[in-house]
Amino acid sequence: MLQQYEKLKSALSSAKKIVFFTGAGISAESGIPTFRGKDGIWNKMKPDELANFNAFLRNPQIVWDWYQYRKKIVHQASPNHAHLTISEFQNYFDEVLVVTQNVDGFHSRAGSEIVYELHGNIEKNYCIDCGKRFDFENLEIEGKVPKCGCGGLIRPDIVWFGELLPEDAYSLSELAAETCDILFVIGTSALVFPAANIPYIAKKHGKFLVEVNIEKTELSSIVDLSLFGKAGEILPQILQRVKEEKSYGKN
Ligand code: BV8
Ligand code: ZN
Repeated sequence: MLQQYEKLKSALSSAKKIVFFTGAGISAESGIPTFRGKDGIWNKMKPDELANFNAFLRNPQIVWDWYQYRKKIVHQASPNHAHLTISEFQNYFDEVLVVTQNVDGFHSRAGSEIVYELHGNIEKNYCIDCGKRFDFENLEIEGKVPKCGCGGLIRPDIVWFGELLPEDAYSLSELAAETCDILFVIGTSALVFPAANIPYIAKKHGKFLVEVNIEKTELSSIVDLSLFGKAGEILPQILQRVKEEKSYGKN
């Protein structure tokens, strides 16, 4: 890791704005299953049977139950060293932004102040008829799919396949990728678009790209540096060196 760090060191020493683009891999060490890994979610069930609007209309109870099951896992888990380290980066750089594909809310829970959730948040819901929001509310009604006062079904505020990403979150994420100094890509297979455009936009704008993953991905050929290993181990090592540099620079 040391010789690779040298490349990153100079980028970090002059960096003012850092963006972390994260995927399911960053929450794996919290016990949240990823999607495409060996015990990934999509190995057991088909995304088009669960993570799309027609599936919800066909089987609202099955889809609703699946998200309640995943929400329970999130509630029993907590942010790990990787999320906490990203939050601590805020003490050492002028601007630190997180662009996440995850819906677990762990970055905010870890203390990151600017988090763009491209695929929604598992704690948020809305009525499919009138759009009324039901965020952070306990909607458990003997496990039935909850209904809005208007009679409409309530669905998770999660971006399903074939659905548009939240416009503001996506455009702010594009701007972040265009204007940052370093973009860290953490724990994502970078296969799902348009979210996976973010690293390519940063690359196109000549930003320094660092990938942290346990294995090679689609992005490995375009990043400036690939650090192979667990995010919860690598990110604290990087921050440790930043602290040493900054304190060295101080005296
Ligand atoms: C849209 C919400 C259009 C559900 C999700 C063909 C080509 C290109 C695109 C398409 C295509 N066919 C269809 C499309 C579009 C489609 C898409 O991209 N499909 C892909 C699969 C080909 N995209 C869409 O449908 C998007 N919408 O395009 O709308 C449109 C246009 C006009 C008008 C209307 C609509 C919507 C996409 C959002 C889908 N929703 N999830 C839910 O979460 O329940 S996608 C799902 O994948 C998750 O959100 C997840 O965030 C996302 C990406 O997965 P990753 O986060 O990368 O997770 P993964 O398991 O894949 O990888 C984990 C990585 O971590 C691995 O690399 C692993 O090695 C690493 N790792 C593991 N442990 C660790 C680690 N790394 C470090 N440390 C560790 N400890
Ligand atoms: Zn309604």
